[in-house]
Amino acid sequence: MIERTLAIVKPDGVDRGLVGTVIARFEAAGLRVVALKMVRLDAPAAGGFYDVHRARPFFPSLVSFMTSGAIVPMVLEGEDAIARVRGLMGATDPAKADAGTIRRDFASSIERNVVHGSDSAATADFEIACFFSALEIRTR
Ligand code: IDP
Ligand code: MG
Repeated sequence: MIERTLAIVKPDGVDRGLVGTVIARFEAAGLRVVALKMVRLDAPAAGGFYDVHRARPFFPSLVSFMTSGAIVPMVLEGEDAIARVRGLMGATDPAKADAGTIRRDFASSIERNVVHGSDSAATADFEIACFFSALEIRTR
């Protein structure tokens, strides 16, 4: 099924000049960039985006990290885009990520792991709407 998903190059990826590398991996896998921007989140916005993790011990540090610099959110479209982006990213902890994944190749820790990707269709709908209006997403 053709899906849309939200991916983000996190502040560590932007700071280290990995925006192009991350996008190139998605495009090389056949995913199409249909929306893209650079933004900087404040703490309420980052907390809202990661609301599902609010009770986790790493939440304050995660919000601090995600507000520490610019991020590059994008909407990717393609066949099975949600699962395929997750596969290209690799496991949350880079030490557990498969060889050849973005996190295995570039992440510096379980927190500073370069990239975000939606984990389900419902999450993708919510997360896309956090960053893009309908008219900001390319149709044809
Ligand atoms: P995901 O990004 O692979 O979907 P989630 O469990 O949804 O992983 O966690 C969201 C983000 O929170 C992770 O990408 C990472 O930046 C951070 N994170 C997750 N687990 C930990 C942890 O145990 N310690 C520190 N940061 C974590
Ligand atoms: Mg997640």
